[in-house]
Amino acid sequence: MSNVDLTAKIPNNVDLGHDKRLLRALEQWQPDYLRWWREMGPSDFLEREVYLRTAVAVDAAGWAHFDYVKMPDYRWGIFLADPVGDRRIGFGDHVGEPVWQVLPGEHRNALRRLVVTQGDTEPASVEQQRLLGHTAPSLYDLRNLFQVNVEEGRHLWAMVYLLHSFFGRDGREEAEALLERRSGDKDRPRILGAFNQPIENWLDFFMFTMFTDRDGKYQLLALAESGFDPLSRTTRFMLTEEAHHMFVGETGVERIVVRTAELMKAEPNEDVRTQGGIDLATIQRHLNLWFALSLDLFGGEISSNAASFFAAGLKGRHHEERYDDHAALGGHYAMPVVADGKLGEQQVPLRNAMNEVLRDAYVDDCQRAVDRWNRRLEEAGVSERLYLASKRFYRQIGLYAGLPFDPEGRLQEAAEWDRRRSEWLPSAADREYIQGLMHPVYERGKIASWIAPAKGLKGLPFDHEYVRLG
Ligand code: BYC
Repeated sequence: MSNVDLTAKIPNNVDLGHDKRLLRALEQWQPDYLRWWREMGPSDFLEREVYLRTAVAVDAAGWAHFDYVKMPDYRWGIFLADPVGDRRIGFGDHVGEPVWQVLPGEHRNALRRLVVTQGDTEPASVEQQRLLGHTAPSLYDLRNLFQVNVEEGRHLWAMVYLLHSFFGRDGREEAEALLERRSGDKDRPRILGAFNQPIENWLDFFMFTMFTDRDGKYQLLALAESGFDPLSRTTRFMLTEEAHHMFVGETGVERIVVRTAELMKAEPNEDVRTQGGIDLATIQRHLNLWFALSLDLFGGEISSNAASFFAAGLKGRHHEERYDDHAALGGHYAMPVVADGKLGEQQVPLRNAMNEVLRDAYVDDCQRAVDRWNRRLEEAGVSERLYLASKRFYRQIGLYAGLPFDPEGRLQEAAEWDRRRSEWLPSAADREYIQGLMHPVYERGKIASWIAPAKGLKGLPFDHEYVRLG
């Protein structure tokens, strides 16, 4: 097992102490990171003590330590999963060859692009969420927000470690640029679409952690298969932390749904808004928005980039070991495509459809969560159900980008689509209504009107003082 050094200025299990050049580079980046955190991280609360989890090891049992920490004092460290002995490339043209411990020169640009794209999402999400601390529905939720934020910060460290270790001067420049782009900024935006979208309220936040963080899970699973072993080990450990973020999203939406059902039953007209709740139609519209934005993060349906990443052994499928054929040279994917204004089908060589293969696995996982929310509705005696829209609805990237598909995946006239837009996506009026519900509830054990309480955390009750505000 790797040695963990927790006393170093940058906690790590990569023996930083013995690589003076790398240590110097990272120690130079550290103050820039902290400056960015103070400027773009959670607004206020920097002096507050938050009950946070910090990664301190990489073994499954006891990898994290829980305690009260002020966020700027969080110990952002560099942790890689332990190496797997005699690990071999599991897919593509190099199946069975030993994995690379150093950067293969011919794949330098592709790997840099993957690492930078992944890295860029981490600070972006912190920027998107920076104002939410002012309106959390409970102390428990406030703490979860900050937990997610500090760990996205750590994931940025993870990618910056790879950039500094393996990409020389280019890598150092990219690491600086990761702190310079800004979510939603017209002149220097973040790289991927969803990471420039505002997260204005807590319904957005829970949808984001449910759907967008879950894209992160599948991208990380695909990178964990990489033949570039340091990338594989880095992303494998990131997945350990990521699970909690998706838990926050999935259970956050579930708690809203539970509360909504309760309010529907409490009033003869089932009017939820008059009671300070969020009606199912509004929940569905937010679900539609964040699901579509997150589907875009898988890239185009037909992608030669994805084919070359796969061929080269850089980015695999999730759990590649579950597939029989690791070359993926023979198969095809039956892809719905639009030709002459009609939906048809095209047989796409499997390697060019790798983004779609990953997207399908993601959709199944999302469906599992939606089924769970629907069970809560059923238990409450509510007959309406939530659903996932078609993969073609409201897409900005790929084959269906900009085409007027409705949530059922049927092509509409553009004018009809525009007319019905506010049935399917959050309207200005929805946003205004939700904004009106966003008030901080920071008394221990109290909760906002639009969401049900949670169980608590680490065996602690819901009314625990998760953030010390006094
Ligand atoms: N927005 O060949 P294509 C996470 C560009 S989330 C804007 O189809 P490819 C997290 C693309 O760059 C996970 N542009 O795409 C979650 C290309 O541009 P060029 C993040 C986009 O390369 C919550 C062109 O369109 N991880 O961790 O196969 C909180 C054609 O692209 C988008 C990764 O991203 C878009 N959505 O796939 C915190 C993993 N999509 O070259 C964290 C690393 C595509 O023509 N990245 N484009 O100028 C990748 O694997 C791939 O870059 C992508 C794109 C899957 C993102």
